[in-house]
Amino acid sequence: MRVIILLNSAFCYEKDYEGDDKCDLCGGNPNDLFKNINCSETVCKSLGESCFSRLDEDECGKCSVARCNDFISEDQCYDGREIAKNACGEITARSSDTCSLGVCAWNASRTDGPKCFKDGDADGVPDSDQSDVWPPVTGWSKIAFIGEQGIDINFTFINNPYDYTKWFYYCINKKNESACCPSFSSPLFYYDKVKKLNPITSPNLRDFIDERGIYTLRFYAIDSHQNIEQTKNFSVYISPFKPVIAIEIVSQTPKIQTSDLELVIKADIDVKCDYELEDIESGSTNNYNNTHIVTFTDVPDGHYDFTADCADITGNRNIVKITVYPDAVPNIRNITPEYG
Ligand SMILES: [Ca+2]
Ligand SMILES: [Ca+2]
Repeated sequence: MRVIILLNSAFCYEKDYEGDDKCDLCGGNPNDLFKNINCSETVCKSLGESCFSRLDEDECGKCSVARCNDFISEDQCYDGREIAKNACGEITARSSDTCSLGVCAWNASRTDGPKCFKDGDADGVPDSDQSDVWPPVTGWSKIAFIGEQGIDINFTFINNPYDYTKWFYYCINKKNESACCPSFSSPLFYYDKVKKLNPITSPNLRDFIDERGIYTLRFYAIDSHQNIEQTKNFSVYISPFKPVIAIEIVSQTPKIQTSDLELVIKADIDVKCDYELEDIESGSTNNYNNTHIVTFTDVPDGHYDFTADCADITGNRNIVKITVYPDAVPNIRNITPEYG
């Protein structure tokens, strides 16, 4: 506990008290503890971190219901840091106002005197709605892999009542490249609860996906009261191509009337495969690899289709077939004298 003494009054309070239920101990109420003194910012902060001086120091207001235009001084309004955005339209700084609203700016050149105002889109112009200081909160479906068919990523929005997400901005870049500017935009209506975005079918994003790898989506939303959300991002592995598969015969070992076969499935990326030697045997590989050795023993003479159906980790599939001719006869021929 700490004690503050102002004039002839003393008040005990918890150090760094953050509630705002004691704010009205200073200013227009019958139980005013600090009658006849100014409810300055220092006095108000003494009553709790969530109190602030308002109405020309006539009373301490509560941050829970504060708006930028309640702030009377530059320090209360932004204390050296206003809300700001970069050339991409992304919020780069939130105001360090006395109530951590984050959306305050100071207009020093008004003819009716300098004023603090809410500027949720950081364009220097007071927003049409001064009371909504909450930007949308965008969520997204957690997707780790995207294949050549693509998949919808569902973006969802949380807004306060009487508000909705009006714009969604987005872009994509490779993970090791510099961050893209979320310059593609989609308008939304008040009844839109989800924005679906498939990076493979979106013309805006597809041009940037030219190889397999990890990509980063960057995005933010703007509500109907001009509040811009700070840019969010998430990374996803994208493979826009089918795996390229080749099958080679490693060895054919003839025995009396059968052969042992060893084949290799090669891919340009790690794949899992189902395979089948026609009418003889089928099976699956256990893990993702770019090389799979498959062996068959005692395959009767004849010719067979060998088929490999392989998929990469994103589900991209390719099916390749070759015909093999295990045959013990050449071996028998070999022991026949060439010139008899
Ligand atoms: Ca504005
Ligand atoms: Ca809002």
